[in-house]
Amino acid sequence: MTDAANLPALHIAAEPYAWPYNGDLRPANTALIVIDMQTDFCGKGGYVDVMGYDLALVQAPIAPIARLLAVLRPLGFHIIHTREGHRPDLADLPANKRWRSRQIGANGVGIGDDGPCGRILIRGEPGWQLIPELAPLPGEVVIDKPGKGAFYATDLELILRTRGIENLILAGITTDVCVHTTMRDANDRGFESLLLSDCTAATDHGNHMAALKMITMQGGVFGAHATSTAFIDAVGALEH
Ligand code: C5J
Repeated sequence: MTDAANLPALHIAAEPYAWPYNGDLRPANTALIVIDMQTDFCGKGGYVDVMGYDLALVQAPIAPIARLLAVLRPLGFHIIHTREGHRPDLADLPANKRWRSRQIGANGVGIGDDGPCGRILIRGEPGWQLIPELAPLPGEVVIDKPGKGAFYATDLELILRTRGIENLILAGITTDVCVHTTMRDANDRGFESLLLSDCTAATDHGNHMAALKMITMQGGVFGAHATSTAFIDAVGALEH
């Protein structure tokens, strides 16, 4: 019998079901994925700011994610960070993605153009960096992705399979775009996902709420959602 088989089942109080479905929640088979906590998505002068959205909404998850990291790191959970961004020569930026991004930014400024934090969503630029409050520790995986989903054109799935990770805890921004796309893609690959509602946010609060509601359909069509407090309370049992 494996060590895992000897452990009692552990469930999080989540919607629409107690997560994970099989109660097999351990640091060894579970990764926290912190999605796109970059200056471009939540910092002054970044892409979201240039588009004119309310920064307070996308900054709200910063403190809850920091608290979550402080709990999960000592317990040995896998920690993975993602960054959305493109090559400086724009070789991986679809023309329609660039065109659409220029429709809302001030003065037609969009992805690849100069903004207050350097070229918007371009790898290596100040705005593309992960925010210092949630900086990765040495040894934590950082996935650079050119798309919204963290599986597309990256080695994320290979890393998860190689490490025997089955459960994904999803945090970061934005709920309705990169977090949801990643959760949907994870679901199709057989991963068991839990989105933490206070550790995610959208540029529109209604979209955040709608994204949570979508998860609860069909018995948990992509997984489940819970608060970080519910998650932290439950995994506290792992310390003993
Ligand atoms: C967006 C993201 N919203 N990280 N990216 O373009 O959600």
